[in-house]
Amino acid sequence: MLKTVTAALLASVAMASASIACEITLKAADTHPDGYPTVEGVKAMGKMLEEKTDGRICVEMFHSAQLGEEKDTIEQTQFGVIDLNRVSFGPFNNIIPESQIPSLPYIFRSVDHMHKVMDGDIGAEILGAFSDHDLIALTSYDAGSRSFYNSQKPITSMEDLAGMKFRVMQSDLFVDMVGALGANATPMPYGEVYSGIQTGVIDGAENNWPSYESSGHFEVAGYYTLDQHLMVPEVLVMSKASWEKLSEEDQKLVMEAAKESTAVQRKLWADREAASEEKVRAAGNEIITDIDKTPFIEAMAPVYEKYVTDEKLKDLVARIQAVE
Ligand code: GTR
Repeated sequence: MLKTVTAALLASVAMASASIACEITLKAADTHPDGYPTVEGVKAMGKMLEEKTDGRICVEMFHSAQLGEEKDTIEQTQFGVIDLNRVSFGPFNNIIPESQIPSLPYIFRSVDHMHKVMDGDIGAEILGAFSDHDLIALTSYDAGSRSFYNSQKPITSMEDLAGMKFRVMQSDLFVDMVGALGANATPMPYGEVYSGIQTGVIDGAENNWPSYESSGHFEVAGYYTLDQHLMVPEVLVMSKASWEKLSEEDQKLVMEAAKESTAVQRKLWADREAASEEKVRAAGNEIITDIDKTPFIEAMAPVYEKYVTDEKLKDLVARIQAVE
């Protein structure tokens, strides 16, 4: 009895001192489950921030869409209800023009090319554009490349896509991308995709290996065609309202910890990509790797024409293409 009481007392003292130590607790959102590389990246950022501030600033992670689907959490982050939010660039496309650039189909030639762009001046410029929209974009993370999966048939060419219905993220750019390939797009929240495929409301969706696997979509959509049409990175944003509550010194530390967490996330990403692929292949899914991407790339010309309109965006695209 005494032992239990003592243990309970000790536990509550420990809890109290932990919460006393954290003067500022930043609430973070992520749609993915615990253990997913983006969730772990933000947790790593939190740990580094605690160390840098002697435990004064902490990060509390709400994974698995506990705070809502991405479109809603973005609004809440703009309002300052959520402090940190790890999202894809995609759901920002309709509100921040520059976020469309890394979201363009086949804009990056390789992961290396994407890293060079996002880690350099162009990446900084794209992240900088978020500050006109009540957000501070702290850093970007890896998200591999996205390809189509469906429940109906193996897709081996663009012709096979004709008339099929795919879910896309809530972004007009992606609706037109799918349309340009001859298929139909339905924008819907990530959390509705599994049942959408299961009930036949959609034929499939498109995503990277870890999302295809961790969401369970691979269980209901057995065909995965590696056309790799998108290499849209993830972005970690902070509410401008929360940012402005911090001292300049603390802002610097938050930014530092976020940037440092990118290296951690990228390592975790590479490991998870391989593990997810292994799991999906072991489940017996049909993976189509032998696909000619040339017609897919060529079909994207009207999408670029429609979305890369003003000089600023045109210049960004040209500069990205010029990065060796
Ligand atoms: C994932 C991405 C999520 C979300 C999701 C989706 O790859 O990490 O942030 O955008 O795709 O398709 O909605």
